[in-house]
Order: sequence, then C-alpha cells, then structure tokens
Amino acid sequence: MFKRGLAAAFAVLCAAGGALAQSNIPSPTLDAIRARGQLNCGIHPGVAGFALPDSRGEWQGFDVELCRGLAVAILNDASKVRFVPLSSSTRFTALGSGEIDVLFRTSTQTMLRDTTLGLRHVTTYFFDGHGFMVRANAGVTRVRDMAGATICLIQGTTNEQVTADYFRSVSVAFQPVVFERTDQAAAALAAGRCDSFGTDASQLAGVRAAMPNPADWTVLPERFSKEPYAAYIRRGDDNWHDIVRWYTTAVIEAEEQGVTRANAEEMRRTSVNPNTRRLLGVTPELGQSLKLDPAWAYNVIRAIGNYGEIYDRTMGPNTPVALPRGPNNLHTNGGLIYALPMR
Ligand SMILES: N[C@@H](CCC(=O)N[C@@H](CS)C(=O)NCC(=O)O)C(=O)O
Repeated sequence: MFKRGLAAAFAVLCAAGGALAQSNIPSPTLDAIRARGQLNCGIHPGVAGFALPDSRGEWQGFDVELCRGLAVAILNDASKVRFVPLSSSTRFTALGSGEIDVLFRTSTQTMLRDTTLGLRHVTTYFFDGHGFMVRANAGVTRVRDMAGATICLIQGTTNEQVTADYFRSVSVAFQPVVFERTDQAAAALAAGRCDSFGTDASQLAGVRAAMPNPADWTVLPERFSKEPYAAYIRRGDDNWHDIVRWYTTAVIEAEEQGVTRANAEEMRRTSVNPNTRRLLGVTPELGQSLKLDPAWAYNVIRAIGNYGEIYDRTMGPNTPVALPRGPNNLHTNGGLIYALPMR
C-alpha cells in the first residue's frame, strides 16, 4: 500500500517535475515585453497573405495575426504589438541585436540557420516550397526548359540558393537578378527585366494577386525545395522558447478540437472534454507552466481564431491570394499541420 503510494507520488513528480523546476527561471524576453507593455514582432515588409498594410494602413496577413495572437497570450491585448518590417537580409541580425522579440516572417527553417546564427527556430506553422512564376503566354511548362533565362530573386533568401542549386544540378545556365525587396522584383518581372520570379510558392500567389492583371501570370506547378516556416527567437531563453512554441501549437490545437472564435466562450463554459478544458484554461496547468494567465489560449482564440480561421481570413479561397490549404491542412484532413499534445 505504502509502496504503491510512493510510486504514484513519483509518477506525479515525474510528469510535472520539469514544469515546476522551470517556473522559477526567469525569461529575459518575457520580462522585457511585460515591462514595455508591448511585443516587438518582426514581419515581412509587404506580401499579400502574410504581411501587407490594408487601405487603412493596418497590417494584415498570417504572420501579422500570429504576432497579434502572441501579444494576446502575454498581454491580453491584440493592439500591444509593434510591427517591425524587415527585409530578408536584415531579419536575423535585427533579431540577434534585440530589436525584436520574435520573428514571424516567412522564414524557412534550415539546419545552418539553426546552428550558426545564435538563433532558434520554433514550431513549423506553414509548409511551402520554392516555385517559379512566368508570363502565362511565355510557353514555358518546365523550369528545366528555361535555359539562359533571367530570374528575379531576393537577396538573403533560401530561394537564391535553391535556384542556383537546381540549375547547377541539371547543368542548365541561368542569369540571376537579385533585389532587396519583393515589390522591386515584381516590378522588374512586370517590366520584362526578368523572365521569371523565383520564391516560395505561397508568396508567388500573393505577388500574382497584386499584379495589375493576375491572369497574365502563371505559377509553374513544380516545387524545388521544402520551405517550412517557423518563428525565430534568440538562443538562451528557454522559457520564451516554451511560450512561442506552445502558443503556436495552441492555435493548431484549437482547430483540431473545433474551438473557434465564435464558440470558444460557450465551449469554455460547457465542455466536459479534459483536453478542451485544459486548452481554454478551465483547469490552469498549461498557463501555469508558461507563467501566463490561465486563459492565455482562450484569449488568443477569441482574438484571432484558430489556425484554419486565420488561414481562411488571410489567404483562403475568399481572399485574392486564394491559396488552397494543401499541406497546410490538418493532418486529419490530409495535410501536415499537427499539434503536439497539450497536456
Ligand atoms: N522563405 C524564404 C524567403 C522568404 C521571403 O520572404 N522572400 C521574399 C518575398 S517574395 C522576400 O524576402 N522579400 C523581401 C522584401 O520584400 O523585403 C527564406 O526564409 O529565406
């Protein structure tokens, strides 16, 4: 009897020990955000679907929403976020120098970024792949046939290397024309200075949607790389890592559980499902483990909705970007989006 009691006590300690031990370690990033009352969030300077100011000058897009939601998780206020637009080539140094707390900026996770920049990438929130856009009447169907083509690329991106690697691998020559900004590359493409624009396919959909006549442009169906996006943070702040990681997971978990902006309040009141009660903070352990309000994830879902709602609003079929969910569907619907267990 006594032995069994002891074993049970150890089992409880084993399950919760990590969280209890960690809650005493401070997070310099979280403390700084609380002290200034605002999250500094690095975003793309302008691509439809991820981050683009609307006609009232308000930032809209998937990455923008993830910034707003993180501000809600910490400060319970979606307006307590300062958006810092960053080019591809300056984004990681801006993060390293402390100008931003987190980077939600169409940033692919790669091994060398993870191991050499003094940064950490967090949880995959978007699966993409490199593609090429050409004029619809160019008569091109296969990228391999673009021998000698001039290709617009953006400096400091994975896309520069992916393009060079591909053409080298098939021993075909091409001419890179490298720009700092997406709008410069799109303008060069429209003006005929490049035969093609090579970047992540989701962003090509955004660039195409913003062209004066989108039907003039085709995103070729081939994909040349894996471009899984995650938030980036600085190394050495494990509690901040936990917050960004489990915040991103909660947005996905909400969709898996069918918790939406509209029904979150009712589900919080009535659900008897322990997973839902934990997620929505009816029982407080998840928030406690992150040193956040028990209602942190509930507040997030009320403010920005679940993963699918954010997707639909920013790049879904009823938006100009109109990107099919494909790999960004839940794993239960044939996609790759999968929340680690929140318990
Ligand atoms: N996923 C890629 C590329 C991301 C990306 O944002 N590419 C283009 C956009 S089409 C860009 O950087 N634009 C720069 C700008 O407009 O400042 C990476 O992590 O390197």
